[in-house]
Amino acid sequence: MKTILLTGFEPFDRETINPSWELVRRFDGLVVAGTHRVEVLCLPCVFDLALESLWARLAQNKAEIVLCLGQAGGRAEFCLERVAVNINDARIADNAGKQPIDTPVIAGGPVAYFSTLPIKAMLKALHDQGLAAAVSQSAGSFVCNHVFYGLMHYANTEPALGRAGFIHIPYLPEQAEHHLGAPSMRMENLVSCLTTCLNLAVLQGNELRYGAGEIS
Ligand code: PCA
Repeated sequence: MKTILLTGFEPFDRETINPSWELVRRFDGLVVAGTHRVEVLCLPCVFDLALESLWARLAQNKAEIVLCLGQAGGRAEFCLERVAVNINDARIADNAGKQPIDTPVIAGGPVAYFSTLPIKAMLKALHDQGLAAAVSQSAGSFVCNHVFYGLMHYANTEPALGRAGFIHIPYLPEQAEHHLGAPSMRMENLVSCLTTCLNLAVLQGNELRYGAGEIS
């Protein structure tokens, strides 16, 4: 059996839960498409430490597909991230009190990496099911982008790693209650979204041509 590694994050910024870990932990041990088994890992919301723990896990146990997930409070959709940028610029301190400003994730690394997940095929499949989903053009510049960039940097040098990328998800309803007017997504829908994406990460051949750009 091949391995899919799914990661979520611990809570941060005064939250008591992180929907990414709440979602991901439900998939532990699941078999996708009869060929891939899911393993899960909870990452600390701490610059450098999060990446070190992801890289250590990948070095210890090779994965063929890696999907990292994080919370994006305020977003309304299941967001398939397109691009990771080589910058740390933290508006708040991380869980260890670190707040890097305008430092590279990897000194000397390329400006950016694209996700290698079939994000357009995933988006279309999610839309076909009536699920709220979007392609996002920025994963921000906090710990999620940091992990996404470090993951893609690793993938670039490790041929055994096939597809890799990042997904940002909205608050759960119980979190949104504490943020006036903030959108949320029910666990049931998050599970449907992730199930669809996992299947396509394994089974989708060529990427689809499906418009999902933004005009700001
Ligand atoms: N979201 C943060 C870091 C951890 C998480 O779940 C982010 O978007 O950077």
